[in-house]
Amino acid sequence: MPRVIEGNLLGTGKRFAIIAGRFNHFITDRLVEGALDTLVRHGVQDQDITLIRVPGSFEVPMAADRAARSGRYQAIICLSTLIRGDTPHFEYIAAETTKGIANSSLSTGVPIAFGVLTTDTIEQAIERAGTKAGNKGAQAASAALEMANLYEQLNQP
Ligand code: DLZ
Repeated sequence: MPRVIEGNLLGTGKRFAIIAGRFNHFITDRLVEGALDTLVRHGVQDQDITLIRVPGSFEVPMAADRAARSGRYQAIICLSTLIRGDTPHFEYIAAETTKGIANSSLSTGVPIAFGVLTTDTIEQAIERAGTKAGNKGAQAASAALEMANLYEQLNQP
């Protein structure tokens, strides 16, 4: 039987930061609610959760990187909503946001969960913000809990 290492979803005693974009806040606020609900139901105390608001998706990785480097959080959850418009703007911001979050997580060694919606329509965003396709914020929080636990185990001798 191989040795299997995997994170559980227990959040007791761990600190988390949520970075949330204000742009399209009608949708992103639902993602924040989903993430908060998941963290609290897995044992994270209110005082161990910090919500950091930024203007939009482009600024999300910048704040996530700062939060990760502060050493205060066992994991970070990035939440924002990008909805495609008529220009290539969407592609540029989506690419930078995605790359920025991944780079920051790899370079800081802090797990950073990706809860950024990238949709063609408002309807698709609503579906992923707590209606028929679930809540991407809750899923990202779950990934953050699991990764925080996994890293804790991987750091043990
Ligand atoms: C400018 C802009 C546009 C057009 N669309 C979105 C979007 O769909 N979702 C989002 O989170 N942010 C958007 N932004 C704002 C940029 O992310 C950024 O905040 C501004 O360009 C200022 O740097």
